[in-house]
Amino acid sequence: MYEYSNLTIIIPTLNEAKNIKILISKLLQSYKGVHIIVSDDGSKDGTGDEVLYFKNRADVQLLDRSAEKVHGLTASVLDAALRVKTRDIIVMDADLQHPPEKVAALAEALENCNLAIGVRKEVKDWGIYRKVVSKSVSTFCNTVFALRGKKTSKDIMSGFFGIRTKFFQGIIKEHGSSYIGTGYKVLLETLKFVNRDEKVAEVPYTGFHDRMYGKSKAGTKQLMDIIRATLK
Ligand SMILES: Nc1nc2c(ncn2[C@@H]2O[C@H](COP(=O)(O)OP(=O)(O)OP(=O)(O)O)[C@@H](O)[C@H]2O)c(=O)[nH]1
Ligand SMILES: [Mg+2]
Repeated sequence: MYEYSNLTIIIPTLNEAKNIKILISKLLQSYKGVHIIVSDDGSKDGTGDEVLYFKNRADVQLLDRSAEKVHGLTASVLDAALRVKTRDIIVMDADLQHPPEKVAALAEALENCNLAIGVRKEVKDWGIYRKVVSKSVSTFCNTVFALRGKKTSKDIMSGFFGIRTKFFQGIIKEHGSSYIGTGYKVLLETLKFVNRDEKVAEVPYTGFHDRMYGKSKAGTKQLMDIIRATLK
């Protein structure tokens, strides 16, 4: 049995007031002993207040990044990761697209390796355009990585992954300045620094669907950042 006091779940947020309390409650209920850091980039919809509902608990921390110079999903995750004290980290979105039930499988995979990637098996709600764009960009990124002798993944754009804290902090300390802080794909950028021989677990999951509440931040700028990060 995995010991959840070894785990910190990092949740980057921007305007997720409708989702964040539901997610935190589910995680605390399912994984006794787990730690949570919500890395918020100055949400204007009261996300921070929703997190402060848990303020009497030492295991739920709000990292308020509103005063930081660089805002972005990537910068928020790296910032939080450097503060983690537990052995393992899982990064997941706030919008309930990453099934909280799958945290268990990712955490258990970390018993035997430094990195475990949540791999989406199907994305039901996406239209044909988003499916084609996503597939093409993933193929492009994996091809570039393979040609450069780097680690590839069946879901290189995944935002749901587990990583050993020491391993991640080592990469961030050495290469943190080369990440695109305003970017979006922390895993993809991290894979650039993972040795090809490194054992990486891929944990398949179904049930990835469109967000129920709140707005998507995915757009053309994020797409360009992915291409830039891949070629860099
Ligand atoms: N801290 C921080 N979090 C962000 C930022 N942009 C997005 N996020 C969070 O990162 C996670 C992923 O963002 P989404 O907008 O859901 O991106 P996506 O999943 O690719 O897009 P959808 O499929 O449409 O939901 C969510 O928890 C967001 O709240 C940001 O600039 N800063
Ligand atoms: Mg999302």
